[in-house]
Amino acid sequence: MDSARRFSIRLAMASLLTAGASFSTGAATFVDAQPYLSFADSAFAGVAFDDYFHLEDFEDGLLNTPGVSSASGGFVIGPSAQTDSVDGDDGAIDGSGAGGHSFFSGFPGGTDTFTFDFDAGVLGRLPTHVGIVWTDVGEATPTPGFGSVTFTAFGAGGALGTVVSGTFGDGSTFGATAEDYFFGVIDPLGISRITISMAGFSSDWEVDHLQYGATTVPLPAMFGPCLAGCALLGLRRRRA
Ligand SMILES: [Ca+2]
Ligand SMILES: [Ca+2]
Ligand SMILES: [Ca+2]
Repeated sequence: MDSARRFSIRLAMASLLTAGASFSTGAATFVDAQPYLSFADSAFAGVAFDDYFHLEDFEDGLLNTPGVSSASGGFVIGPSAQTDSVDGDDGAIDGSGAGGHSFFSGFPGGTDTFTFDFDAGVLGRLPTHVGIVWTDVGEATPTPGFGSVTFTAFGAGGALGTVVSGTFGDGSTFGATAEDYFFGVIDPLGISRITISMAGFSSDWEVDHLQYGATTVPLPAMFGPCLAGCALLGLRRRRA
């Protein structure tokens, strides 16, 4: 067996083990900082949600999708030079989110941590998938326009895990979108809360596209790595 084929088989097996462990144990899977200009970029865009799915893009000026609340401060802001919506929300993917709506920390006196809570009583069950898009930072310590982002998810048993990004931002308080990133979590046992935070860096920042759904179908986020590995294995076999 040549080394390329051995590698591809190992890749396929590793993918199976990863996906199987995630699903069978209920361990959370995190999606860390994926570039995002519209919902088509969401890690959940291809998931066949068979129970429910909600996307809060704030374009009606409210946080009002079913079964979610936020008591951590912040509010929706509308179009302005310094508004940093997801790019596509204003109808054009053009490098600017200034024509849309976002959820703003409320600087000065803003919050450095957004908390979103999910209500199983309203939704029927807790979401299995939750994501949000970080879109901007303005005033920040030690460098304006830059800072680190921490994303944490919670389930019935407590914290499911945390993702800490590297330095985010483009140094600008205006609505440019190349800096915008999606964070997400998947847990078949349900997600009761997420927090996204710039604590220690800023209370002048924005998020958008809060999205959450519940499904018994784990494709493709859970099995995507497996499919990629298996496809590679099949390709190697055909070439052999
Ligand atoms: Ca735009
Ligand atoms: Ca928006
Ligand atoms: Ca931005």
